[in-house]
Amino acid sequence: MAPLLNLFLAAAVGADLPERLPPPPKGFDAPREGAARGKVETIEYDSKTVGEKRKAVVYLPPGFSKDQKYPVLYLLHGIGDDETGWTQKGNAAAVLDNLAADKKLAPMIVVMPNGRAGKGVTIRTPWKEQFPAFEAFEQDLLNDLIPHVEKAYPVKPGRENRALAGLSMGGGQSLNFGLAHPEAFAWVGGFASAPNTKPAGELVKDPAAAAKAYKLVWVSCGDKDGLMKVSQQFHETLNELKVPHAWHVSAGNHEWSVWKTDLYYLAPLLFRDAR
Ligand code: FER
Repeated sequence: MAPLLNLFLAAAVGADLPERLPPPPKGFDAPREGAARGKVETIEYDSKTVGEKRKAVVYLPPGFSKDQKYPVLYLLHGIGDDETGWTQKGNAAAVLDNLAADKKLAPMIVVMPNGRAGKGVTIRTPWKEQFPAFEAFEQDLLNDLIPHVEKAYPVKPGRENRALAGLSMGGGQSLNFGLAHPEAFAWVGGFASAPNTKPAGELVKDPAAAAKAYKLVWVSCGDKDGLMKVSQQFHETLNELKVPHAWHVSAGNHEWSVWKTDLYYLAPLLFRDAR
């Protein structure tokens, strides 16, 4: 693609971030003394899709009040994790608390579900049997989890107040479900997306409509990640389709340091004017 068009697309995304993300400041993912803390709780919801109760971890921002309404980021894990991954390995609460303390964040609720929507399917199930469950999560998310969250918490309605992002299998889920459902999400992000990612050309049926609909489409990967080709290809196809998007590479393999970096840079863009 012509450098000038790349530049234009980058500008349209509105984020001042360089393509290559620098490492976040030291301590960005550690609880900071004096910073107000959000609250992390585990919820259960009835999944008609799966036919059982399912868990999700929910982060409520510092100063959370039932008298306010919040946008929601649905944040998905990879095949090596479950609903606890982002808080336990990704230090998501500390990353978000620190960004909030620095006034870089729109107050938001972050919902971290279990992305395997299959009866009895767990992190220990053979991969081949997990794949259909990761795919089936589309229906659980749209028909069970989101309605539950919007009843249980004070949530701002509508697509512009809903973001979907995730890593690896969850990155593929986010791009697949997010771009197939512009009516549900205006903010979509895939980190180190796995081969479950559908081709961008298949997901984006109407590129002109997609270019208008999404506030942000974020595609990123670690420079040493064996799955880089998936993100690179997705990015190139979005360029060909002229769908504005953020494209970022940071230093690292298929690992949490990269995905924490992605969260650190993506979260401040959400529920603002970024596009
Ligand atoms: C694959 C390699 C990796 C694949 C999925 C993954 C669907 C997922 C990795 C992760 O979630 O960390 O071939 O096929």
